[in-house]
Amino acid sequence: MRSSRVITAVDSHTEGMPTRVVTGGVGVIPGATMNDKRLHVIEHQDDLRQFLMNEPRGHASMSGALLQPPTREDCDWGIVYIEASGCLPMCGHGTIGAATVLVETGMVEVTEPVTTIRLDTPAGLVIARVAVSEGHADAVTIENVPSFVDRLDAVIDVPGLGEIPYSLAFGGNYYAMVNLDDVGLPFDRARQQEILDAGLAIMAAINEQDAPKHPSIAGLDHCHHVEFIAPGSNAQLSRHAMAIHPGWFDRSPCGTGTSARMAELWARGELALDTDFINESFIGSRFTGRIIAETDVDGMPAVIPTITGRAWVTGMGQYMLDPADPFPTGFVF
Ligand code: PYC
Repeated sequence: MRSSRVITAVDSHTEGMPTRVVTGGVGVIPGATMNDKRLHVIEHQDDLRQFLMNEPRGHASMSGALLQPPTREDCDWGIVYIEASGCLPMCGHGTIGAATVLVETGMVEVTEPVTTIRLDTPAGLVIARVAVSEGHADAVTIENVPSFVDRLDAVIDVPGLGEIPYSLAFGGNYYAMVNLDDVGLPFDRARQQEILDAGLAIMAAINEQDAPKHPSIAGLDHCHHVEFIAPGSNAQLSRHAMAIHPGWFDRSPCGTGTSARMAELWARGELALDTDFINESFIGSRFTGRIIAETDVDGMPAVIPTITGRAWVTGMGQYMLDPADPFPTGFVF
């Protein structure tokens, strides 16, 4: 067997969404901060992301986490998130998957009933509290980065769809929140291509006409996620289809999207502190969110969200590259 590249990883899924947690073979990515490392991967190591996320080793909705030594003294591990579509500043399901793998592989000191892992992410400090019993990671609660509303009840002119009402909030990534009724589509996976097309058209229109820009995270100046809210959703239980650039749906309830949604509901006065908010994905899996504190980001009112979800290890692998392989970075189908 010949190989010019060997990457070791533990694969997991968080409420249906994969996270390939990369434990070896990458080395220390250059960069003084985790966001610098993310930007370095985007500019200089995109072949690594493609190798691990594209077909045939991954697929169109593949997601992963590169474990790194932290750049901050107050953290245990650093993470650079990778996906089929790029490198996110923060990923909730990926953090729950990575924390589960760190516990179940013994890559952190495990204490029961709760193991606390402080994570250095490109978006900032994220604290994972893992509920552990008999060595098993039963559930993970992440304390996310400050989340805030960028605009409430805005309207965007979308070619082919017309004027679409939406709100935009940050929960680690920017999320446009749109009622499915407003694009005339049902909450039905049989109609997923139409929902996806509408989501891609809405994010393109927002990015062309009024792109968001994060005040402190370099390179975060776009909206690549549209959270289509299903009819009947409210501040206790919300169901959604999360359309993601360039063309896939989150299978999990989306941790950063849940954070953005809670920031929106809080800004409307519909969600109080320390109150459970259930967010359900397009496949019916659930995260439980809570707002645990109020804060501000660059003068904007913001909240600190927590998200609780579960992840399961699905395999361990060594991903290899035969020097004769005609697709060294895989392919997108
Ligand atoms: O869980 O934050 C999340 C996420 C982002 C994209 C896919 N999942």
